Amino acid sequence: MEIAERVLAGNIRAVARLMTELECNRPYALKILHELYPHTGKAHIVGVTGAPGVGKSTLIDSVTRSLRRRGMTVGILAIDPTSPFTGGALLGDRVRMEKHNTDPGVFIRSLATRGGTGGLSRAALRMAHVLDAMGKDMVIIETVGIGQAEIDITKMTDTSVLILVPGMGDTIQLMKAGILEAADIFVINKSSRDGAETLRAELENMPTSGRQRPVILTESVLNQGTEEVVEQVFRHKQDLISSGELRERRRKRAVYELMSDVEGAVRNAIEAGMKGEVERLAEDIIEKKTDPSTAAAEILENVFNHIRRAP
Ligand SMILES: Nc1nc2c(ncn2[C@@H]2O[C@H](COP(=O)(O)OP(=O)(O)O)[C@@H](O)[C@H]2O)c(=O)[nH]1
Ligand SMILES: [Mg+2]
Repeated sequence: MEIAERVLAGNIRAVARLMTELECNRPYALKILHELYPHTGKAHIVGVTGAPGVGKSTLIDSVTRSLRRRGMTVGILAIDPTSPFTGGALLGDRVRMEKHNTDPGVFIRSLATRGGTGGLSRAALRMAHVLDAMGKDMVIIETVGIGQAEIDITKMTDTSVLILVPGMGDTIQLMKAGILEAADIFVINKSSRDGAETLRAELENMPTSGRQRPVILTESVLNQGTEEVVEQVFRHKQDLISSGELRERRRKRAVYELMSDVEGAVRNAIEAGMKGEVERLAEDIIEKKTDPSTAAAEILENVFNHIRRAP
């Protein structure tokens, strides 16, 4: 059977292989994605963001169990730029999420940092499409909410959940960084700690241009508050559909994916065969034989020819 067909049939080994090839940016894998794409758009993509240790993995684990009880299938993508595959946090994630490993209704994949900032968000979205195509009802992307790449990805999901814990937060700082703004649902985890109510009041009184965003108190290790998180995600999804915003969000996502693929293709073409030319033009610029904009136009001309010739 063709790889695309096997992915569509939910074959886990085929999906795992495809994801590895996508991570390495193989043209072959992109062709398969092309075949899968018409079968995407059914999954609801949820981003879960928060500083290291706030309980993202624990909450996702609990939410996943709730979704499974409701008969839904789940795909999980864990992005953690602070720890590569061998790192502590991810190892912890693996052990914790191993409970789902024998469940064919759950697919878990960790992504390590590879390439520049944009690369990771782009790779995660491609993998989300694969999980969508294989039939997962919900795709959850776990990401540390610190770098620009992570803020980018929360803007790229259908629903964005931000986890905070009491007593850690300088909410003003988060507001300035645009992190609070991107969230659709706030979760205060470890809420038995002092300061949970103060934090709740702060979040609830925050000025907002759009809809009032729910604030949910959880104690994820005890599965407390999980059902409410799930309910609020469903509710947000319904709001997005009835207001037409789901389509608008997905349109913005399409623009982002399109632009980063264009940029990626240009960068690849330059790296594949034009490094010498770049060096030569740099010399010419220094010697005033040309200027940067003129040299850039020359490179672009060659990139264009290169891409046109590519198979
Ligand atoms: N007391 C308490 N501990 C929690 C809660 N949720 C998570 N933890 C613990 O906090 C630590 C970090 O959790 P983890 O889910 O790995 O955080 P992540 O880095 O955000 O994914 C682990 O030791 C969890 O057991 C909670 O609601 N209450
Ligand atoms: Mg984690």
